[in-house]
Amino acid sequence: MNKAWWKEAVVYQIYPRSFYDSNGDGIGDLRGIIQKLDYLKELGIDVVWLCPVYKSPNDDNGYDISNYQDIMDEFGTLADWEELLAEMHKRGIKLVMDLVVNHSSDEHRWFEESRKSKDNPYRDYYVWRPGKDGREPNNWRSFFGGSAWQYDEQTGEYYLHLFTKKQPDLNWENPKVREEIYKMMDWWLQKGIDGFRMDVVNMLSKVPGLPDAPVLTRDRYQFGSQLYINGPRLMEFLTEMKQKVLSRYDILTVGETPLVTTQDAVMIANEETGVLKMVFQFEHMDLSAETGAEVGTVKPRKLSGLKDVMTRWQKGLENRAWNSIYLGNHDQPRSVSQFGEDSRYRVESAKLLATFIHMLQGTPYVYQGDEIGMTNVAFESIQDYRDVATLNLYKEAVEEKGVDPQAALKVIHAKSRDNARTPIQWDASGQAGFTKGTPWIKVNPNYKEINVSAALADPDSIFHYYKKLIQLRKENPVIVYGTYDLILDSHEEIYAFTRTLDRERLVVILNFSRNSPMFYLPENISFSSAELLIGNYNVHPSEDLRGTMLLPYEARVYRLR
Ligand code: TEU
Ligand code: CA
Repeated sequence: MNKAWWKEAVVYQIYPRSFYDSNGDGIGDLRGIIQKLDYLKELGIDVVWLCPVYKSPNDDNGYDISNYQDIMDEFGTLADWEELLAEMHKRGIKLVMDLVVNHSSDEHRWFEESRKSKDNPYRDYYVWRPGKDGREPNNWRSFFGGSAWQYDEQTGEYYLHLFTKKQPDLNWENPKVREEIYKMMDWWLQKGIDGFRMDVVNMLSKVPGLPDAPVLTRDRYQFGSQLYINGPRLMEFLTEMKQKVLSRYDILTVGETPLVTTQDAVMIANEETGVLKMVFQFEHMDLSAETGAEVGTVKPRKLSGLKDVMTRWQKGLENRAWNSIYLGNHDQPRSVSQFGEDSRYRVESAKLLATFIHMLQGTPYVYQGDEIGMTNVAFESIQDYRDVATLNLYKEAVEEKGVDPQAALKVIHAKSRDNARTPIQWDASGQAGFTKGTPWIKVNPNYKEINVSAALADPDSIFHYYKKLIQLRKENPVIVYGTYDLILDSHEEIYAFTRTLDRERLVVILNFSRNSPMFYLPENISFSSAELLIGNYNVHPSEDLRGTMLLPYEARVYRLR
């Protein structure tokens, strides 16, 4: 397997709106990030993935871009951004920018032109179609509810928007669109950035003719994912992007690719011929999360299901492509609330999850706030929610489908994207030290207990545990490059695996339960000594790997010799 800096790196994801507000307007900003860089340096991460900071009317918090080559007013100026990049590089931290080019904002100049007339030179920058029998051109459903088509009076046609109606899809069939985007990407790369995270990048190519999606529910609009995910020209577009832009830079590229399979990943992120360095897969998130648009019930999750998915990805990509490893991001509930336990065993389970993502093969992505164990929030009123997806789905459920508001709110508590978007809890002062003003979204009321300042002061904190894991990863190539092998396949409480590189071998033992199961290292794994590299309890009932009782949410990593 080839060595590469982006395989050895740990990435930290910043959602700027909620990171740190430097000027009291209640919105996180670039100068706020600059002020907190020493904190990130202390944590030890290598790369920051910065969610969109471009000019945007913020219908979807920056994922609706009205100018790709300028900074959103609330976040600062291009000069602030230049300073941020310089300050990061000064500290040895790389910067990966978000690239959102499946769609733009309807307030982008291209779209404003495009909607003017059918013969406008920008008309073909977007996907316009006449209606069919007085209705939308097809039955596709938008990810955020309702039809994926919006009627536009000026020219009497509909435009496609897979997300909100303020996010019209760009027409990748048009070579001029592709050229504009490559030029823009090059402009940022020339400024010295270190890579791109590419938003819904497997949705760029739509099936010609845009046929109806198969009807699977009684809803008027249907998910047409097979008609635009991994579309017929996707690899051609990405190969062109690689030839024209990406191949000229030593950068980290990660595709956000909902519904991606290991086969797709082996093609897109292939060691030898791949177009991107890695992709985000969603199978493990879909085990419990409703990542589709439906406000539905919260599905139960079995540990063996998680093992199946992760093991399939670990083995499926082995020596062929590279994994990205994450348990949370700005679109998901908090990882400790979803995969761990955010009440009694919050600290233990957060450390267990940290051990998990750092010990798998692949590049770990830490979502802001996870390093202090931030949790989901349960606002009492829909009025306190800000996420457009949450608000649309609530409206659809309650107003159109007659779902009981309290029931809808319960699902939102478990699944809303706003769970991950409450402000970072910096200290125990008012508004969690995030802002001197009124935050754009309420802080989680648990900030007095859970905050950065408390975490830094406590040597046993989740923060210091992350720091140690990141350090271990730098010191032990086996953690980065070692082969993954699952042990105890069907155990429903313990997730255990080995990592092997030449003569080095680690065994990772994770008790994903509040019980105290016995762990028995299988006899076929021989060793003469076992050294504990890291663990989330200070004392262990016994360290005899041939029979040791694990404590609730206990995590241990041993080096076997
Ligand atoms: O998310 C893409 C995506 O597929 C989401 O619909 C995801 O399934 C959902 O948020 C899970 O709840 C990306 C961005 O990460 C997201 O923030 C944007 O809203 C979306 O694209 C549109 O740009
Ligand atoms: Ca601000």
